Amino acid sequence: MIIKITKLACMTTVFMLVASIAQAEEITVTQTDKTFKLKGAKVENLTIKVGDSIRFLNEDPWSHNIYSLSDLITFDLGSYPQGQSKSVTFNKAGKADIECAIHPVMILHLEVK
Ligand SMILES: [Cu+2]
Repeated sequence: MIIKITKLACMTTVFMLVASIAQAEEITVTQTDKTFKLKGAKVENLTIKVGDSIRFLNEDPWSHNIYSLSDLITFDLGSYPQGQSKSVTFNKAGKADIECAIHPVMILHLEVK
């Protein structure tokens, strides 16, 4: 009986783990009019879950170079033109400022929970 319960608990844990991985989302943040936008609206503060990815899609007729030098994550996506996108996965909780190397006005305050 105890063994059965332990096995069930173990299977439940595995199931929950798989479910949480499956729930990781890919959020598309566009670079539009030299601003970060989410579903067409300007976004300056964004909260996502650990394991989520952000797909940075350039909708402007000029290049953007998205990067972050935060303690949480350091990346540099390089310069890419209109229509192209690059994704970053966030595997740790914390805060990160995401910026554009070409347009210093662009900043996204990200929180990963
Ligand atoms: Cu830019």
